[in-house]
Amino acid sequence: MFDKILIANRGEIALRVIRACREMGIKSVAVHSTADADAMHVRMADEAVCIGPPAGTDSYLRIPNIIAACEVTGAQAIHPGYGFLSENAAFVQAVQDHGITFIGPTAEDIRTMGDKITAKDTMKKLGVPCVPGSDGGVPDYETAQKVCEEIGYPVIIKATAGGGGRGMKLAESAADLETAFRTARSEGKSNFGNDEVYIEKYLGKPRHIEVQVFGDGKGNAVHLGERDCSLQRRHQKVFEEAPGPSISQELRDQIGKTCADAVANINYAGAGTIEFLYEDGEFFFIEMNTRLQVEHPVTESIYGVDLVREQIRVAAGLPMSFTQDDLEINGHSIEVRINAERLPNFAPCPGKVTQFHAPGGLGVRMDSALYEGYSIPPYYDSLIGKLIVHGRNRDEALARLHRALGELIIDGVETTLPLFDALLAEPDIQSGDYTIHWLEKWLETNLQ
Ligand code: MV4
Repeated sequence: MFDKILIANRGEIALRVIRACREMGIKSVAVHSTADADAMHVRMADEAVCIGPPAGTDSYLRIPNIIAACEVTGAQAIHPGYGFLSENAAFVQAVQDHGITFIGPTAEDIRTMGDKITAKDTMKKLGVPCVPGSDGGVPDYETAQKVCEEIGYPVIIKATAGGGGRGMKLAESAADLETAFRTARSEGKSNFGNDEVYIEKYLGKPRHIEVQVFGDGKGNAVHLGERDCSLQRRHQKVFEEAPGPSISQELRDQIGKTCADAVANINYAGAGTIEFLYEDGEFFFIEMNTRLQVEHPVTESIYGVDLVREQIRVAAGLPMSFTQDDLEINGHSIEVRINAERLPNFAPCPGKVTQFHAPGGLGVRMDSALYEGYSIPPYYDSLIGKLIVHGRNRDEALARLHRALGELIIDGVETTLPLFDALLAEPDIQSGDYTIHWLEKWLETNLQ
């Protein structure tokens, strides 16, 4: 096992990894920008190294600085957290070239899944159900017309280098196709330096269901069920839950096995998320994320496992500490993301936190790097905390979320907290009846 791990990240996810390290008897190294000298991850780690000025591009994204921090501290492995360099194949390669272990999948798997056409092609061949659409890339408008005649309208044109909602164009009918196709291509070119696009049948009222998978890198893999992350605003998740309110145990076993078998087949190492659109009882693969996700705690809560611990074990060449048969769902978990943003426009609202009190009690977990007197810097993502609750069933989790929200105090900055009690009062949220469009519609009528 490693004796020292460097965490190439900041905020709550850096704390999350430091905590796992400490429980495993592994020393932790924080890296930080000059703007983060007073950040909680710097205080909580065993050691800290400054890696550059405030901008992410000059610090948390600077590959040579992170590798240098590893070399001066003697850290043997790097945990990337989420965001920043977590899905950067060139980073993984550079880390390995320096004899350091990357805690995550191979550069090759990251590259395969980062290109959405290759990802879809790979998953299709592995037996994962995909959205009907073009067979790979669509080189020109004439081909696009043929594809769309076959699959029928509406269609969505996606940049292969996009993902997470970036670089997509909807065509409701043949009349929209030429503009949508050419715009998707040119946006792909200008935003990602890649004009390759593919086409899918547009699904009108799906849920976003994602399956947590975990592989040991040696051909063994398990699934840890699904999360429903349909409640999003501008492709940012706001409220996530596990298990999905619309998924039966039979369906979970079936899609879960398909996903676990697929990643076992490619000798996938570590945590991964296979994203689906779920409509009328059917799953359609859209993307795979090759990292630990923000919302991983809802899965941890219902399965009682520490996913970061497992990531570290597998990276060190050890087996996972459980098999599929050991994994059983216990109750229900919900996470809400708390951002330093001013409603109704969600404008970032950095500044000094004058009061902070985290909720507690049975079934409550608060992952946050806040402390009283901390100044939230303006340079990074506005996520400042995640409140995760667990109950014996969904109703208990909802009641517990309401109770915990009542205890949580964050003063000095505006946050998205006022959203959540309002959401909890909605019958559709109480019953779990929502699609990917529910939240944006609700915000239109309830906030503006
Ligand atoms: C789609 C879709 C409908 N049909 N693909 C958005 C983010 C990216 N991960 C894929 N996305 C979508 N792909 C087909 N064929 C609708 C979306 C979509 C969406 C997906 C998940 C969660 C929220 C969303 C909000 C708008 C659109």
